[in-house]
Amino acid sequence: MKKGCMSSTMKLAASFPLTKSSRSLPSPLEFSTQSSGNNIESRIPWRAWTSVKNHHGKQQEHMRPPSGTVAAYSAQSEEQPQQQEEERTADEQKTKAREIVVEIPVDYDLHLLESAPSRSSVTNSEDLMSIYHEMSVIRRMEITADMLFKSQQIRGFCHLYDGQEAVCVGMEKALNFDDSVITAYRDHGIFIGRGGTIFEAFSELMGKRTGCANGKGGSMHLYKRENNFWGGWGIVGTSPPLGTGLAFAHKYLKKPNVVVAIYGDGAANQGQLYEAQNLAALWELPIIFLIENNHFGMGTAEWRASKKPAYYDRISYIPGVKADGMDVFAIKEAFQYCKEYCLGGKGPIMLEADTYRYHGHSMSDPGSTYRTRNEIQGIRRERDPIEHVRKIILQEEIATKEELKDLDKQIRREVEDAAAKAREAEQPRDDELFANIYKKDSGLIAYGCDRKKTHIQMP
Ligand SMILES: Cc1ncc(C[n+]2csc(CCOP(=O)(O)OP(=O)(O)O)c2C)c(N)n1
Ligand SMILES: [Mg+2]
Repeated sequence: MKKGCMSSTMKLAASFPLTKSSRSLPSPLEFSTQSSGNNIESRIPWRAWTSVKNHHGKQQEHMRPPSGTVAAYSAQSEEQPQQQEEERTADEQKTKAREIVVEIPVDYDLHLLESAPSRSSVTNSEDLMSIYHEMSVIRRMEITADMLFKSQQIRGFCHLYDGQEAVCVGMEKALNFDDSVITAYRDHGIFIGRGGTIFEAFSELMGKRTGCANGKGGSMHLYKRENNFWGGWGIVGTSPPLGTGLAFAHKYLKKPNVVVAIYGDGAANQGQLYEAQNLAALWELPIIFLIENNHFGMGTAEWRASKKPAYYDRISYIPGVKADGMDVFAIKEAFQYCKEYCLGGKGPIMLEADTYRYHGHSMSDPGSTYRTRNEIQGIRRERDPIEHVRKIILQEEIATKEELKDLDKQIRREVEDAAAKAREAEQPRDDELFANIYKKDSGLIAYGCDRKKTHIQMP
């Protein structure tokens, strides 16, 4: 499922003319003031979502894949007789070969740039199904994590990512694992995109030894060093300075790769960003500052916290792009563009993804006191990132509604099985608790809350 970092779409991107902000996205505020769904319909530009065309019009007769194609995406496909297997492979190859060009309905906003990312994206039927699968896994994971938290099987902090799936999945379509990624605490989707497994994620969330940080980090500190995922960080605004350090290392080591430092609209007002971005620009470091603008920092709407709630054009000397963060193809194209920009030795670039979180800020926030149900439902109905891909799959006749339903059921089982397995996994052993935390042989003694009886000598 992984990815060549540059494709023919780069050429499309380079040839696309400068288009400054021809259309703006409706803000969550607009939804909250709507009284009926019908009104929303007429005001939303995303009706054009389904405007996709096949690259090879004459091959339309191959558009319906024979049954079994969807099963090919199953992580646990059953053994089949040889003849069926051969037919399936032949069918898959036909399907793989079918290229599809997806239009990107919402225009990009640009800052200090003379060209824009492409408004169309080249994909194929296999890629579309894998995108649908990955986004649906993340969505189901978050729904399951919500239930596990409420039944106290996950404790501590837990910030869910549902609604924002197009950002991490689209980003990974343009990166490879030699590129580095660092983010804040809303990291579940980013971890899966970086090749983490559902089992490793749930294990970490439930504090188990089999977790990606051996159960000692929890939800906010998912990590996958071997795929250059430098973590989940709990302190707001830390990922840009740390990412700038990573980008310095990339440049110093002459690596042909970029760093993506992810932060939110709330974090965007932190002072340390300006220090990091100044150095990144001064030293022309290959870093993409990705702002996941979900329009809220905890319970505070961006317009209450930001004098100007636009982030891609905040720095007068760093170019920037704003893309529809609910459209996986817009994000993929924007990332390909930004990666090429950085690797051209021009230094950093900002990328703002206009997205939305469905859950509250964290599990202690019901998420409905500072925004209306109407707003959330409006975004779900009109901009849902998975529904967008689903529509393309149906329109292109890559799978039927029934096949997608079966796939959804299979994803649900996949996620629930991983959660059940993680629930059964063992906790970190006592002698592992302080490993990688304090220096060995420090002689430190840690006391429990009774201050005397319960204590442990640090290793
Ligand atoms: C330095 C610091 N200040 C305050 C907090 C408390 N805090 C946690 S999340 C958050 C809001 C951040 O919002 P945003 O950057 O938009 O990210 P989102 O949660 O929307 O993904 C705040 C203020 C913190 N963790 N660190
Ligand atoms: Mg936010």
